[in-house]
Amino acid sequence: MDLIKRFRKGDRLALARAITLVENGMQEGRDLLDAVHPQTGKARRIGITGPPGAGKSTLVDGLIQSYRKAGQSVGVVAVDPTSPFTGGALLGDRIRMQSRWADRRVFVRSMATRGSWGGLAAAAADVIELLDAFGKDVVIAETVGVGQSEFDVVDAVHTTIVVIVPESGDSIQVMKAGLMEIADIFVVNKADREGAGDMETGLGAMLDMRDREEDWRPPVLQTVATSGEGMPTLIDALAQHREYLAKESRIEEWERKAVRARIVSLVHEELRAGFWKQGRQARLEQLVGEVLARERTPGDAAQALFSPA
Ligand SMILES: Nc1nc2c(ncn2[C@@H]2O[C@H](COP(=O)(O)OP(=O)(O)OP(=O)(O)O)[C@@H](O)[C@H]2O)c(=O)[nH]1
Ligand SMILES: [Mg+2]
Repeated sequence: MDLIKRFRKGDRLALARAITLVENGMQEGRDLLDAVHPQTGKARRIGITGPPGAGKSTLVDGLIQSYRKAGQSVGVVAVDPTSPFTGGALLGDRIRMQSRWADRRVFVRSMATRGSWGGLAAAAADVIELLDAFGKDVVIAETVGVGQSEFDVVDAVHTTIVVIVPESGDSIQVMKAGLMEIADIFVVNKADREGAGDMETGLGAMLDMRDREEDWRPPVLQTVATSGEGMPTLIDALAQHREYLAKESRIEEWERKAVRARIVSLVHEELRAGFWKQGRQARLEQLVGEVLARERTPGDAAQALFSPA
């Protein structure tokens, strides 16, 4: 039976296969994404991001449990852009989160870096689409930090949880890292450690100082992911943000923005790939030499790449 049929029947192996195809950038994967696109747009999409080791996976584990108790099916994609170095952690993720594999309504998948960040974020967004189309009620994406690319996993989720720990420095550093802009909910995890209260207060003050006209002020919560402390409050905050989005056609605006970002990133990807295909890689090396010899400026070299040699 063909893959799309099996996927539509809810065959988990077909889902796993589909994700692999998408992850590897296979045409078959793209075809499948196209075929299932009409079935997307139903899942509740949650992003969870923050520095390495902040406790994201442990929190995701808690979220899985909570949503499963509420009778909802859950799909998780965990993205690890630094996996060559933290491969162990990734494996740990798999083992920990997939301990719920026995539960057929939970699907967890880890993805490692392939090529550029932009490519990985886009691939992760495609996996979110697949999990959505597969019929998962809740789709959670775990990522480390914020991507530098124009398209980020954050663009593909409704609600972004930013996880920090008491050791993350102070609220000014959090602001510098660009986390203020993307957070819908702040979680100060490892609240069993010293400094969680200070972090919460500092973040709260920082959020109050923003002169934004938005009517959603990201709540700052404390959790101890390992014990489940604070989890009900987090689930509550997620529900509130969902309610907020449901009002005044915010969801529609969000979707429009998400789809636009995705199309633009696909166009840019295509342009980039096409540009470097046409023997320009070799020409680039030549030009590097010329710039080093002070025969050209970098700007001049870039222009030269646009005109045929
Ligand atoms: N003390 C304490 N330890 C925690 C807490 N939450 C998680 N940890 C521990 O912190 C370590 C990292 O947790 P993970 O959930 O793997 O963190 P992560 O953010 O997913 O890590 P990466 O995916 O590698 O970036 C583990 O040893 C956890 O047991 C907490 O609330 N308190
Ligand atoms: Mg993790």
